[in-house]
Amino acid sequence: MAVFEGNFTLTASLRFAIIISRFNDLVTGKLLAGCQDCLKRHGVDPNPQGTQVDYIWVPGSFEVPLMARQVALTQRYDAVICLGAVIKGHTPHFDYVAAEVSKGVAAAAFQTGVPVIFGVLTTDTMQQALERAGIKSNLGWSYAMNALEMASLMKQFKGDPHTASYNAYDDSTISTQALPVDSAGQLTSSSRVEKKEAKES
Ligand code: INI
Repeated sequence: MAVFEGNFTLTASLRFAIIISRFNDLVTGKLLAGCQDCLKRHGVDPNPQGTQVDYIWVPGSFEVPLMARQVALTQRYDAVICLGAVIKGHTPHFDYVAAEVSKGVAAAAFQTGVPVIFGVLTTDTMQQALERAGIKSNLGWSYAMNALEMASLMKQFKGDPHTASYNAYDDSTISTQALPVDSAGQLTSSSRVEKKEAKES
């Protein structure tokens, strides 16, 4: 058997779409900034004029899943990141929007086979949302990490599903075989070195 895991370093050829809700843009704008900072620090060019990240703004979180599905269906992206902020008010609107967006984002991923990251905050107050969008920590950063990890992981399962050697990376330094693991299923400490050396010899 084998252990597969994503990485955060082979990012040069990855492409992302980021869908951002305008509703509560005080929060979503900060999530986006965190997301872009993370992508940039991991070698992804976040420039909208570049080739790696496209940005799609939608009116509210309710509209996010439809757009996520449509964008993922193009198969142009290695992952789609959905950013929104659903903040509880004094009406049941919050519950409807929160329920639909979470179900819808999951469905978009299942229906298209593209990782769709659920970066929609659901909080009781604006204060809580802002705390998660930069005042204390910025979950936008974590959502970008999730996207990097899933994008690189999913690439390993594209191609012939009947072999263990279906890592789709073009990068020739990447292993195309399952990594050696110990009896507990953990990567052996020398796994990566062994694979790299085997590839180079
Ligand atoms: N949209 C949000 O993104 N967050 C919210 O907190 C919110 N609330 O509470 O109303 C919200 N509503 C708008 C909704 O997403 C749709 O844009 C709107 O209903 C039109 O379909």
